[in-house]
Amino acid sequence: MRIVYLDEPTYLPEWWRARFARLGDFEVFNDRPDPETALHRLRGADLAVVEWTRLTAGLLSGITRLRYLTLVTTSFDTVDLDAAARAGLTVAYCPTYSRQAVAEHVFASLLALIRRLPAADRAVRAGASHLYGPFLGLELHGRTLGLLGTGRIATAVARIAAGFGMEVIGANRTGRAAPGITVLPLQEVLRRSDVLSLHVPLDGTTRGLVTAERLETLKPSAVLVNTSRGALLDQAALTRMLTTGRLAGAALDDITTQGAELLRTLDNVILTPGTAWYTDTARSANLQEVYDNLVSYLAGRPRNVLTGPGRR
Ligand code: DAR
Repeated sequence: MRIVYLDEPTYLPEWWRARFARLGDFEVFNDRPDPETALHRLRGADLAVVEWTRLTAGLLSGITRLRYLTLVTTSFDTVDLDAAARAGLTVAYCPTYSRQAVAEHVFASLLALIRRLPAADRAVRAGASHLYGPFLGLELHGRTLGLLGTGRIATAVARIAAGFGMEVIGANRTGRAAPGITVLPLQEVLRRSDVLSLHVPLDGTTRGLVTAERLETLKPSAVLVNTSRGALLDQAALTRMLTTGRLAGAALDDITTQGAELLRTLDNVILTPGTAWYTDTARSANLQEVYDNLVSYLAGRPRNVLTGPGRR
């Protein structure tokens, strides 16, 4: 049984490598391959672990021996799931490892934004002390948090928000109940939110979900937090609204690079480079989740399956 880790693990200490090697002949590639190289590597494997590589229809159509792959991520917009199904592949993902890390990051970046921490830090380094004027903050207590998506991460965010004394409302596709969240129609969530936080996977049905028109529903005093994929929202419209004062601020962990120059200059925006997931606890939990995915497949009861044989 040949297992490859296709593309430059962010974190894979030696003892974990040894653990994976007990499942089969385990090879790790420490670079990010071009599509041709990726296909060559996948053709030589039965099982694969994938971190960075885009698994397009073109690449997947060349698959021969490979039966199973697990993404190390929660997002799965990097895989053409229909093409994977056509190739007879089982594709799994890691939906739980970063739940708490991302939920905590929502508040880290939100508080940094509404208490102006980066600018305040810069001011003190430049010699300021007891300077209040430009740093007037906002409190979370008593404010309304709106969640788009009410899954694992959103419910973890809701739990923390309750500790801050926020009212938590949210919207999902079906209107089903979610713990700690008052589920309402999307328009009402947008209209009532003081803080709007996105917790929706990016796929063909959610790309551009937060349109310019929907952004226009927000209060001018509202702030937006996005720890999901940038492509969920109309970034040009968001940038315009942040520039004109139509929206108070945004904390963004993923932006689409196209047309992002202006966004990067705004001081009512906090930007992080996709690090919401990246904590000591989550990176270990990530390897455990990948390992459990592989073991479950090898035992004939694959879990966390997105598509292919074994999907429940
Ligand atoms: N986009 C996030 C973070 C991926 C980070 N890389 C990992 N986990 N090695 C996701 O989980 O989809």
